[in-house]
Amino acid sequence: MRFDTVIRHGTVVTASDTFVSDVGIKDGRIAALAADLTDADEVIDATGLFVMPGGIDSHVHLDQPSGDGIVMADDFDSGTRSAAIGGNSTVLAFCMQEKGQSLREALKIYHAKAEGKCHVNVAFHLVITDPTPEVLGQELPALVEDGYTSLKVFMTYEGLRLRDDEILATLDTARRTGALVMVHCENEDAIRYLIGRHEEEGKFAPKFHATTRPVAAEREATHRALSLAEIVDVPIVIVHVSNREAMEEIRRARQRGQKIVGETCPQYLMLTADDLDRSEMEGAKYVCSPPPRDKASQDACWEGLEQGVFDLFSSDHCPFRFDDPEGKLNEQGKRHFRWIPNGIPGVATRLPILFSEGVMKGRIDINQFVAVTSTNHAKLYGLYPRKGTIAIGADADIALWDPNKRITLTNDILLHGADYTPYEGQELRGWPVHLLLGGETIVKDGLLTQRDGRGSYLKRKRSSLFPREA
Ligand code: DUC
Ligand code: ZN
Ligand code: ZN
Repeated sequence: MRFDTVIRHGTVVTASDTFVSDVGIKDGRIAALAADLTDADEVIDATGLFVMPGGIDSHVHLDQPSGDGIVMADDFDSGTRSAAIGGNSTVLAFCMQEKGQSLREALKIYHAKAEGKCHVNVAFHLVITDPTPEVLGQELPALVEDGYTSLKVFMTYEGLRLRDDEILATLDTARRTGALVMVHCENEDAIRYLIGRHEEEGKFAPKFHATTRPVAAEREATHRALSLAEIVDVPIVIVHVSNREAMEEIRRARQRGQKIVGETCPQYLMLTADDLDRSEMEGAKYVCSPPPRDKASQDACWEGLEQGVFDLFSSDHCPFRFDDPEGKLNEQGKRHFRWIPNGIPGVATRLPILFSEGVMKGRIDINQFVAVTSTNHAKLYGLYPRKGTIAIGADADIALWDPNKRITLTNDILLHGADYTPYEGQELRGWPVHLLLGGETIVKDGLLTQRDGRGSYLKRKRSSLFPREA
């Protein structure tokens, strides 16, 4: 067979295997894995490089309305550009339902935001903020059939959070239709109580974002979400887990026999609450929810990755500019932590951080790296086996990694819309130097090669956790 492209002499890595092989690509898909493939229009020399499935980041916020006068720093153009530079070929973004809005209306808006702009492939999770009988009874089942097979619900943020009865009803629809529900676990009433106490005590600095959202508020909500899922008898994803106690809740639920997915993020491995106490309002750069905790929590999250408590390592990319009246330092935010928009950029740094700090430092092996950054995302969110692995028939979404490339992270190389990275100055070993999307090179020598977006919208199957479609 004559191939369009052959990747030669690389070390192929999947979630289960590592082997030396050439990769032959034809019509956007992997057509051969063998030695000495030579007959091709284009040959990419991967000597000394790892050949891995492109990263899939299943937790990315782009172009979401974020409150009065606040603007998210990335739209689908800049956010997916940044994703590509960081070795990702697919991102799963959120489509946020406004109260009173139908899910179809919301999707129309988000598809329009993304249309023609995406540098990598994109799919949407539906954020359910208004679970009316129509939404749960009619819209959602039809949308699951149409390929929107995952949802997110919030237990915090007034205006977004659902009450327990609403969560139960949403979980029930998920069980009947085969949708996978992601849950943001923090107890809103406890947080509001603590904010009130902080206000009485005149505590308004960014660092108090962390003390008003303590581990107990996350642990309690995690336990409650798991209990509600047990009652309904449906799998759920506990997203952005920040600490050992929430992790233990996941472990216990699994021991009871529940199917639970755990997710953690780079900020819980690399940052602590002390970062929110940096001088001159710098702490605002690190405000995200749940907040980064302490060193012991970082160690716990590493342990959770090593031991398989976490199936997913996602960025929770939720970018706001720092020095900007529409970002972190808006007029109210300068005076009170509760008006600092929650979220940090990270779609470009997720993979290099885990590669350097996890694989190169021997905390996880390279197959685990592929599992928690790509394969598991594909399986759990209905994209496998076309995405998330290197196999014959899979789409040729492939990242080539140079394990010896040393990089000092600086904001300018990340191509996102934020004016900072929380990881400025971090020294890393290993970088995704080349990225193919459907067989086409979109990153070469670490630089974007295409001006326009080549990504596609991905209609998804049901999660592997719903075996009737597995
Ligand atoms: N939850 C997220 O998942 N992302 C950003 C902010 C938040 O609270
Ligand atoms: Zn969340
Ligand atoms: Zn998020």
